[in-house]
Amino acid sequence: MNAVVKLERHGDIGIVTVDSPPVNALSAAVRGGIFDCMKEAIADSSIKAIVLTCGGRTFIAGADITEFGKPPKPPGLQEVLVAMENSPKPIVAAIHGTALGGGLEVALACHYRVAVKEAKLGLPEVKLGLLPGAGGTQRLPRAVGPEMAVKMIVTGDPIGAAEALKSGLIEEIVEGPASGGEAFARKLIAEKRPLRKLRDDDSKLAAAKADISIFTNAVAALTKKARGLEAPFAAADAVRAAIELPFDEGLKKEREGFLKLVTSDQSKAQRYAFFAEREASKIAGVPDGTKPRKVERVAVLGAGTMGGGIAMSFANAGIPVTLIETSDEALKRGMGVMQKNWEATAARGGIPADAPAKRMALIDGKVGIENVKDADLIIEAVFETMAVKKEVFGKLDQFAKPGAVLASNTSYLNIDEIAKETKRPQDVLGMHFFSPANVMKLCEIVRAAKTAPDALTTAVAISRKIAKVPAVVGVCDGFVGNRMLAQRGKQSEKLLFEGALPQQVDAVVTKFGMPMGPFAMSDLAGLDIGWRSRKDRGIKSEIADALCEAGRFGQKTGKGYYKYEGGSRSPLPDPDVEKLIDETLQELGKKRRNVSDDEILERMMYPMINEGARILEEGIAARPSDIDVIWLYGYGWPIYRGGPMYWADSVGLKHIADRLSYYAKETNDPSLEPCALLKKLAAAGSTFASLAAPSKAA
Ligand code: 3H9
Repeated sequence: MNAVVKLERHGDIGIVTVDSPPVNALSAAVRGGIFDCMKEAIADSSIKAIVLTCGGRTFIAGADITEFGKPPKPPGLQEVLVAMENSPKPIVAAIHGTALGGGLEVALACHYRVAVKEAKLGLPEVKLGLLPGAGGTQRLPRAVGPEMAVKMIVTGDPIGAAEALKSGLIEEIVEGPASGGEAFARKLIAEKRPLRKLRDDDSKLAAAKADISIFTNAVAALTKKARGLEAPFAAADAVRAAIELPFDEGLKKEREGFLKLVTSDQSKAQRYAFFAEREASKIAGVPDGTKPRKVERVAVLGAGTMGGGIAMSFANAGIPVTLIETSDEALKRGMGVMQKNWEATAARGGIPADAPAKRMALIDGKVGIENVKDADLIIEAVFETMAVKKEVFGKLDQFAKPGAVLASNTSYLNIDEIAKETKRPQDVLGMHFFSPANVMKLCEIVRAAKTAPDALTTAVAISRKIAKVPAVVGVCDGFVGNRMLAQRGKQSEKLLFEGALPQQVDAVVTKFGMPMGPFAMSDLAGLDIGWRSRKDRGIKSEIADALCEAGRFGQKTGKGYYKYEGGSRSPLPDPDVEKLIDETLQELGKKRRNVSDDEILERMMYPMINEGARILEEGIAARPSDIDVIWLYGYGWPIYRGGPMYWADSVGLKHIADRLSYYAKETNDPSLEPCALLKKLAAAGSTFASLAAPSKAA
């Protein structure tokens, strides 16, 4: 018994309850408490069976991540689990909330498991760059079979109670965890059921033992998308050991893999990202306890690609949406696209077959802006010009109910100016979703000068509710993400004028781990938009202009910086583009030079870091980790590199500042000079991390 774990006696059943908010993580105190309570219950002759359950919102959600990297404190989790598994009395894990990581491993060391129907069970360690390190890779395959186990372990995605029951991971679905666990324990005693130790049960391994290709094929399919990551492969190897080695040797192999990963740079970066994501929900300068406003209905203005994606995100979370267009035709088109998207996901098995109809039923399509009147949150996703936005917000002021939060999905426009069109600037903010909005997780929440604290907390809370990752930013052109991206865009364009080819630049960026290079991305977005805007502003970009003049607008015309054959989306290098670049450079009297991959990487990344530092200097982002979150979830920054500011610290700020100064002179571009903050940190041998509260994952 200690402050976080207690043992109670309900007749001949011992109830061990863990109560360590917020998520009952397996801190040293929790491990010690479970160990002592189990020992006491086992020694107590009046107790015939033991139930392990948790107080608060969840069963144990895993090891305490803040303890990784620090000197281990006894008892180790393995030691606790061995004592439980060897108990002569049956132990039942009674699960509610999320049994994750070490939490599920504790449950797997129990002899039986029951769960409430809302419970989720999983081994998400790979998402932290780890593998399950307390027997999960050995016991889960024995519980559910190696194919399903490796899927759960390599993807890290949890399963629900119904699937857990079907697969044999739990014995029963119960009403309440503690009462259900107790009733189940009584049944065990009455029926004199034997102890079930997963370690001794190889029955579900037989098929894979006979033919390992069952397993290796499953792994090959699962790791296809794990480019650059170490943990999914190491985790699959550990599961393979469950098939090929005796239990204890498998455990040893798992331990070795875990210890290697826990000290790896990748896992450190992924653990940093875990806490950065949670930190980003804490809004600097908002009084503690500021309650979000109630949001029961959302209105989305515009059923185009962005508006449709945003509406889908809300419906996916069960929130009713009024989707508003200016004509029946546009509305019908938008609704049709949503329906098709959901049906395609259902056909792939991504959502249940009846989900498309259920989700469409949550979307109420309407023509006319006056239909915003019932919404608690209104998000406009109309045409991206200031004049149109101003007109829309002027009208919203007339029709929106008092207290409704009025959000613009603009990706760069000034929210303060937009807010002036209303008599309620305190309710106005930006909610910048990323395309495709139903898939991308980031929502940049733009705080304008007069935005009220509770409007901000509303936007943050609702973003989390629809499974987005919110990050609060200030008003500036392009906010955080696109403002930094513009620096990369400038450099990628310049590199073409110096001799690099689109495919060379893109290859460096994708090798680094980004999902796409700048030129493939431009082809996807369409080159004609920038071309038209340059023409309007009287600006030239000779290579991009020449491509557009040749009708190469990107993927939509089958040709851009690359060619796309037979309607494919795969970019293929095109000799015609190289010729066009050569000719353009000749006309400009420029010579191509050999640009190294190292130079490309530095010029792609360092100017973005410099802009990130300027963003911090100006207070547009409150913390370097917020910038990292924006890049991780809005732009596909590789999670194992933590985010641009985290990565910059690992490279060394002095090196980055020196190289920026070098390129500023070499390319005659004073804007590349390191900003004051970067210079200061570099001179002090310091880091961006030093600007923030110390990370929990230190
Ligand atoms: C593992 O188990 C390794 C083992 O195999 C081997 C061991 C030998 N530790 O997310 P929330 C904090 S690896 C410490 O906002 P939600 C979190 O930082 C672990 N702290 O709540 C936050 O703090 P704050 C495998 C943790 O309701 C607060 O709890 N397990 C941990 O949206 C609330 O979190 C995982 O990877 C932790 N394990 O979601 C599960 N978990 O309020 C990780 C949370 O100060 N956790 N905190 O910002 C989750 O996925 C979600 O937190 C969960 C709740 C779904 C549980």
